Amino acid sequence: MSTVQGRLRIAVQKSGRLADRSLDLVRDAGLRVVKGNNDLLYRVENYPIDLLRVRDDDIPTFVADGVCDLGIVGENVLEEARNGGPVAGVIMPLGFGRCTLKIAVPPTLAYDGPASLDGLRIATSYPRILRRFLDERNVRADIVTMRGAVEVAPRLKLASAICDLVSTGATLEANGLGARETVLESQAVLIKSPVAPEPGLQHLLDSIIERMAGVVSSQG
Ligand code: PRT
Ligand code: ZN
Repeated sequence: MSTVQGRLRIAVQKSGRLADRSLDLVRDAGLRVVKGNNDLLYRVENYPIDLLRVRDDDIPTFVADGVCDLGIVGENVLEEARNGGPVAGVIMPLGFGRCTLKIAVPPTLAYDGPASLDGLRIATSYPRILRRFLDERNVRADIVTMRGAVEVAPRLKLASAICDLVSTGATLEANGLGARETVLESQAVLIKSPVAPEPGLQHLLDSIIERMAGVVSSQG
């Protein structure tokens, strides 16, 4: 009896800061990626593998649920997606997409440690990570969730402080904000589903991970 061979799926960011480097890693691992007839799915022509190209926010769930076997996503997005359900395991850090989630305040706010945030409102795109950080320090603050433009919140009087990703620091500086606390150090990571692939694909999955590890360590 013949069975139809399935395909592995790797979730990558479709466009944005991680998109090019993610595709580079896949290619450097020896996968020949060709565009499919739709934008969502790229095919690998030399192996039974597809790349699912999605928003980065969707990647942790797709991998946790077994919709994809592997994924490439920022630790910040992975952490924020934790909700007590099944989780994608981190296989390895990838050395790109580095940034730091920081709490920053305007110079008018007297800051003397996290307790200074008590009773204030903080704008962020990472409410769960921020809530954990504040809870661990017994700080009670209101969190206002913004999808973007977090750095303008203090100027618009939407919040007294922000918690946002920083790489060069130019955005904070341009908005007259100063970083005060590091909440999370982040970089892109390779994640793997807790759901095993069909048995015939396990060996391929292992070998893809091994090759990616080789590529990453050669860049180290
Ligand atoms: O459309 P999609 O949802 O997939 O993309 P996105 O807009 O949510 O994410 P994207 O492409 O902006 O970022 C993807 C990932 O890159 C993030 O989740 C981080 O893991 C990583 N990364 C690395 C960054 C930065 N550096 C970064 N600097 N993500 C965002 N920023 C933003 C930050 O939010 C702030 O607005 O850049 C600004 C600060 O940069 P500096 O250089 O001025 O400090
Ligand atoms: Zn996103």
